[in-house]
Amino acid sequence: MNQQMAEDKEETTSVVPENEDKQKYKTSEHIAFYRRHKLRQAVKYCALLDSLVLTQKGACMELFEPKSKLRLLLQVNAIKNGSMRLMIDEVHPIKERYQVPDVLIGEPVHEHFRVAEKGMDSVTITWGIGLYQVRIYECPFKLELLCKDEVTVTFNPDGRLFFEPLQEPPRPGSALNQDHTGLWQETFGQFVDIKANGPSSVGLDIRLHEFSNVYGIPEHADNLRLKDTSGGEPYRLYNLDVFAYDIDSRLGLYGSIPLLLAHKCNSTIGLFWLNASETLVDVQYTPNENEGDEGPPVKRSRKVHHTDLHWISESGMIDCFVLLGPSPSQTFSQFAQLTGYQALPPLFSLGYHQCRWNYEDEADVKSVDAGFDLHNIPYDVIWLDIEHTDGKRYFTWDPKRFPSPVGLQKHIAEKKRKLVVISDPHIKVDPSWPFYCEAKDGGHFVRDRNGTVYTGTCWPGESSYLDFSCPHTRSWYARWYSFDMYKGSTESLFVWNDMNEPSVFSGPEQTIPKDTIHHGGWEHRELHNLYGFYQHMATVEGLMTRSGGTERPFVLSRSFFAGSQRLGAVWTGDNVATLEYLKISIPMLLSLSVAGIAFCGADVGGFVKDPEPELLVRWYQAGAFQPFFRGHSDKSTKRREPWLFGDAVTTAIRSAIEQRYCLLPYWYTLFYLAHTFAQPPIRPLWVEFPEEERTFAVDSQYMIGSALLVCPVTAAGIKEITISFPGSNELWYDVHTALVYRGYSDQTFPVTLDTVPLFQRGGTVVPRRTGCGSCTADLQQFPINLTVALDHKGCAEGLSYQDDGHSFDYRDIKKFSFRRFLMKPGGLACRSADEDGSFSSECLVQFVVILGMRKKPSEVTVHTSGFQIPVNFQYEEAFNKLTIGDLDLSMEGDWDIRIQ
Ligand code: NBV
Repeated sequence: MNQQMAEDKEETTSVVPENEDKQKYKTSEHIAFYRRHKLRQAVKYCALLDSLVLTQKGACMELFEPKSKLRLLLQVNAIKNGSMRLMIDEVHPIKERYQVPDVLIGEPVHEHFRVAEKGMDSVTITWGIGLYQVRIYECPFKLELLCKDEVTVTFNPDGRLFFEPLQEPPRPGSALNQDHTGLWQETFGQFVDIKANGPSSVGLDIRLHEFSNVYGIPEHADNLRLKDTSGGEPYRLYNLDVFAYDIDSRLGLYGSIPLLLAHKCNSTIGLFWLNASETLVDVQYTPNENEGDEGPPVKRSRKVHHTDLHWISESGMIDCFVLLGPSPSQTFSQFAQLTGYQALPPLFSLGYHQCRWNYEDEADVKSVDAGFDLHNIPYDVIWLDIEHTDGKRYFTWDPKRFPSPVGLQKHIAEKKRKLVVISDPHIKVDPSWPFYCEAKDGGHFVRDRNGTVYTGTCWPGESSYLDFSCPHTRSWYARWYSFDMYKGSTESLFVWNDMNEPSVFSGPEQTIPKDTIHHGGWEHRELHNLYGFYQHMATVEGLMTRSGGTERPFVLSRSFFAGSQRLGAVWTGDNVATLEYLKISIPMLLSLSVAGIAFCGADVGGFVKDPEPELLVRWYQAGAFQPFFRGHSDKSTKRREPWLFGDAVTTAIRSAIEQRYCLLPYWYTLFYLAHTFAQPPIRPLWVEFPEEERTFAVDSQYMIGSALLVCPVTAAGIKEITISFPGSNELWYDVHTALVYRGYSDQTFPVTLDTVPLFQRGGTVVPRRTGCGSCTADLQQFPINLTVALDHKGCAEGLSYQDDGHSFDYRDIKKFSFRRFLMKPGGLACRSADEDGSFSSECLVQFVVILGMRKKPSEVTVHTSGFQIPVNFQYEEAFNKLTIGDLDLSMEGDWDIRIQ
């Protein structure tokens, strides 16, 4: 830390702001349906085994609860992609219950079931080669999923299946007044929620046998490995706008993905609870971690481990998928086959984004843009927040601050950069604004329970909320992004959807009341967690239609649901400029990544409050290794463009951003792998080292793809950092020094302001650009270098994907190049990884660095198109490093480098 920074530290030490008003949000004690489930004694359902019917789609059977005489319909099916689905609905509901639409990408293809065994009190069904079985027990009803005859998952082990059937409303004046259990109405502060359908919640307990590590169900500002919730708050999935949210908390944030992953040494499975209403999940590890364990270690280890989950949703039906894995990558792929793959981002969006609430006017934008050039810092996108509009009317421009938006975009586009503007879902009530009038006349707004257009307050004052759940509304909204409708927009403009939980300042928990009404007459409570997903979908449709379906859209959304990965990027909302928030950004992004959302990021620098310069540097260094990389700040903070804190800070930030740009060929390849095979670009260590227990709870260091291990510095003023290298058979090469370390060891490294611990795994090849220029378009001119890190056997392997970076030609006419690098003792080969693709980029491999080369070669030759050419090389014995230079080999052609 230099003198200047130490002084600044004194001045700006910021305190984490308490949430403005904690009372604004519910905890589980305020949630009536959760209380009802928890207080209820176990209910004894019986499975009517004789009612079993096997159909093309699977198995159906009735469940019966003798006390209430309630009959439920159980459906089980096995899906060809390697998952099993369990659905429970009423046999004869008085009206249809909500089944989540638009999230699954197609009708699943089912396996054929057959009865494997009929016992006295159970029936066992199976499919395919009989690896998996489903055993349904009669009384009390429970359902086991077995793999190779071992029970893996049990549904309803403790009889917590609880299903509130829809019923006719009580006669006026009767039960309503004594409704203390929140059946027909519920009060929170000044807000009264009138439940048109009465109680309609569903819940189920699920036991995961021999699993003691579970992950996922974002979004929470908490550890990667989920905590035991006994005696504390459950994980809440209810999309809310929480400014400066608390960390180490299980309260709901902006988005929800009801996918939980469970992992043990030889198996990973997923549980996908497809329900869009408010959902709470309790997790209990056995042996119980909260109670401590008094037994001696030997006794303890003999105990059977399992994890009990209790899922409770306010409405809808039980629709639960078990992704059978058994590897982490198979589990990711099973989820993507159900809900979709990550959209392939346009290349520019993987560069650095500069945002602030707000850049004041056109001159301000131009000067920030020029600042990047002046300080030689690459960047791709500048962002405009809500103040760019005319009175918070989206699709308009403030006439004083932004009088020539087209000119501004041209100015930016000339440098091959882009503009992103914000577009929120709240619409100013303004009968003189054509957009508002069209929305109102077209019936595009959410209504209140009496059928009138709902109004609440948000940035523009009194506002109404578009009903994005309606396909017509989505298409209508999408058309507003066409160039003729959205005046002042050009093809270099992209979009940011904020406040789409949706945020309503005057609403309960700062969101829209649950009793408002959507398309199809559905209450908001049924689909609350889908609202942001639907706005994201409509905006993406807008950008797609605008380009006639030829250009990849880029849309960032704050709110999300399962499936949002098909649409674009998300970020973690209003974090705070403290080290704790920097630190928690890593598990938050890893949780999103394992739940399918590969393109995610956190506001670099922290949105709220002023970061100390050291923190700002650390945040850039961390952000450069996270999928979505954007600096952003609240309007009440001091300006913090990278060059405002003195040379040392500017240099450190420049270096972090430059490293990001040089590594983009690798990131882009990883995004292609996410897009095609559902493998997340950033991965918890356990994903790459599934058998190594000591990695299971690590969330301070992680993998980028399968080749790089990063451990961002998230502490202030530290002089050293300890890295835990996974993999007993691995070698890890320090990217900065080329020194090598053995796996399954801990090593301590010195830390300076410039330190970003980054290691390449032996056995991998990483492509980088040799320089970065001013933005991603510029970057393309620089040749590639390959870093080959050898494993114990002197081998390595890697991939590189390239296309035009912006269109769908890679998909439509196979204009892409996907190359594989294969290193064996004796040489490196470059071959096609997908013969279907062809793309000529004129991109050259200029040099190759081989790490872990034990002996100086006598000769290095290149073999390409029948030619054999000797090439220059340099060997550094102290580092076992071989550099082969001046190659200029085409990335698209086959070639070999022979090393003798
Ligand atoms: O539009 C203003 C901000 C935005 O900058 C931020 O990124 C969002 O998360 N927005 C929230 C609304 C106001 C937050 C106090």
